[in-house]
Amino acid sequence: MRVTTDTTEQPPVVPAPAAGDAHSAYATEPAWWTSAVVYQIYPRSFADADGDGVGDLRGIIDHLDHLTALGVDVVWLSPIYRSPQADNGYDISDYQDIDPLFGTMGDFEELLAGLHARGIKLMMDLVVNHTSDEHPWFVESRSGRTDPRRDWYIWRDPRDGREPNNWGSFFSGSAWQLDEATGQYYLHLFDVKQPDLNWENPQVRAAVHAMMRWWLDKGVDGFRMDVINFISKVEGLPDAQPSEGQEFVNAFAMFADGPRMHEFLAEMHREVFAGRPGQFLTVGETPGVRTEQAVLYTDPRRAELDMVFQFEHVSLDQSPTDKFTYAAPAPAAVKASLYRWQEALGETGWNSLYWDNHDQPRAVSRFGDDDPQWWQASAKTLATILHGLRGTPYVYQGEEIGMTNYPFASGADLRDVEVVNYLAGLPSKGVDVESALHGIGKITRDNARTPMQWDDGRYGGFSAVSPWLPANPNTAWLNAAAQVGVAGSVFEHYRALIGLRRSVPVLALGSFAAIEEYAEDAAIWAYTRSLGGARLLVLANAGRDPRTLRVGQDWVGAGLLLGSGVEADRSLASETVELAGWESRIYLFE
Ligand code: TEU
Repeated sequence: MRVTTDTTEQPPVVPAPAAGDAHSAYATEPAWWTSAVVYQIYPRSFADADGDGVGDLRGIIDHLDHLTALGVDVVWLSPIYRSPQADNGYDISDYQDIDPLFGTMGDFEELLAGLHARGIKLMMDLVVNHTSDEHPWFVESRSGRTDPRRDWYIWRDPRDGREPNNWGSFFSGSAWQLDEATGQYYLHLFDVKQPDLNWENPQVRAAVHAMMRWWLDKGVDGFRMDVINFISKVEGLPDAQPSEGQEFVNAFAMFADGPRMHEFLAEMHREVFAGRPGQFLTVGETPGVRTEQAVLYTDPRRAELDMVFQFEHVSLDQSPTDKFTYAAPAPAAVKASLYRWQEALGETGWNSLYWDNHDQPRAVSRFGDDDPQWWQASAKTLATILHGLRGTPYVYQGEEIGMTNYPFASGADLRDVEVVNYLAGLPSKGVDVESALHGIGKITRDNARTPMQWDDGRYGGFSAVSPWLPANPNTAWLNAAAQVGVAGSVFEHYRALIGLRRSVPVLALGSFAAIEEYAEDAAIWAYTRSLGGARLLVLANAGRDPRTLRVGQDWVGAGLLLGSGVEADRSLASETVELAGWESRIYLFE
């Protein structure tokens, strides 16, 4: 068997400590999060305890046993702060309060204590590229050109009576909004109700650091940082390269991974985490990030972030100029991308591993096969593929039971600000909604946001009343109650994989190597992990046709650690392995 570039076996350690840095206790052993699995909760869609059709903190408290059964180490909670909910809480009007929609600060404290009592850490969502336009900071800032907080946001004069530059918003149209009263435009990379903070202003940075310390003092264990690589914009905010036929353009080059990013992150680490006792986790959401930058962000010696979410493997099925135009990815492109990230961050840095989150369509519909005959096998095999890799796996609510995309039949079914704004812009482009619905249905974030499917009851056990977004009709057979404790289920496969990450060091820390024979094969994922004398072999058939794989003499005798099928032999008797459609296995040789 030949392998491609091998990577080092050195696991990341926590940063070289500054004098008095409490992290020094861990400086000689792998960071705790190298063997952790994170579970993401999108509170609005997890469980509704107060019967208003929207999920809440009490609903999470009521389902802590589900998390314990799954065995996760950390919960990442999507925003629960006070918010007008223009972008489901990613538009924050008070960073230090809980939105009444979700409950009270008392509920939050009870949730935190409940998680800690189960040995689960809590990671908050930190949304500081922008605030809500209803945040008092912005209300003051827009009150007049000489207001002391004017410079907390990004205000510019009109250019030739129009927007200051050609940047487009992620949520359609220009990234600039005119404020009639003061005659200037403010920048909003996302919705008009999400003005961008001006990170060039040291007072803004100090206010964010103080807020982060306040949450750490409360006992939270870290932050997932929303679009954190957008906080440093290119000086002068120049026009971006225009793309054909577009009035407002994707201006990534002008604000992603900008000039002061590393400085801002190192400062944040110093001001918030350095010297603080405890075990924390920081993960930066970094759309468009390339491997070279990701290595810098996550090099422990630089003390910036522990890991980042990269977007390459979840962008391959979208047209670069129009997110909602579905473009089938080239065969094996997703695999090639993830392998490349494994190799690039093999020596320095650390990967976060995900198929799903609240912004992505459901993995089993997107990367697997949601035909009822293949749904279960493909959901399990996608899990094997991801959880076999080197990095920290993230499980998004519902992924652990194989939840699928929603069958959106009309524009009226859609709720998300991104897609609603997009639909509103279609007529001016001469496109009708029905013809665009195919692509939209595959990509829209609403797929991820339908209610968690707890049981086969009305509304999937999510709520006693009609939920804010309808439950998927397949909740009748696809639900947690039908899977927890049921041998062979998707849930039990996730539980097994999560347990192995903690108990099998080579799974957490082993170096990655792709098996070259199958690198170009569209259906086959075949790679190894090694640590000292221990070796893992991960084999997955991402297709319906059965396959016979040659793995080489040196794997004969390896023991089956976990299989997705039912009939796999306990050990490898020959150098060939027969995999059924969508079957996967992990073998261990020690
Ligand atoms: O998302 C940032 C982001 O760039 C995309 O993933 C986004 O979902 C969109 O699809 C771009 O087309 C983060 C949050 O995860 C998302 O929920 C927020 O809406 C957004 O930032 C703004 O805070």
